[in-house]
Amino acid sequence: MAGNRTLTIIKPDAFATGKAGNIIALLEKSGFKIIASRVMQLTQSQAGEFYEVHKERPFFGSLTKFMTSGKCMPIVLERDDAVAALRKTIGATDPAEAEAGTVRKLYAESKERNAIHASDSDENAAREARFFFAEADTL
Ligand code: FUP
Repeated sequence: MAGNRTLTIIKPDAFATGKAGNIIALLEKSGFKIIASRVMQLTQSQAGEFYEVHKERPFFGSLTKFMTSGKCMPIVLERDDAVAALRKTIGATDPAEAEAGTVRKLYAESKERNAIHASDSDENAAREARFFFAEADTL
């Protein structure tokens, strides 16, 4: 991936409450194209691997429990300057601090149950896309 792709996950809170359609509509309105998508429930081991960077943090156990609590929807997205553009579209980690009109301001419940994930670098976008889509590099 050369800077024009990123990985998002519609998290279990938003997916279970029927917000996936509205979130995808907002992403498309923000210029993103869907390259790949699936619906799945993460295992504890997958959630632990995905959030490995946070494994020493106090919220790790709770975060991985939440992320395995129901179905989620990983999506590979394409747009110019994809990583930065998606971070701006989703808003701050804590919805209380997110700007008006962002996905998290509109749809997140709390800092943990915050509706959506977005890769934070091109390197992680590529790694995370491969995590969910074995064929990511050929899409
Ligand atoms: P973000 O990149 O905005 O998703 O935020 P981080 O990478 O800092 O954190 C990853 C996830 O950990 C967040 F989406 C939610 C969760 N988290 C908490 O539950 N509590 C915290 O204090 C920080 C993060």
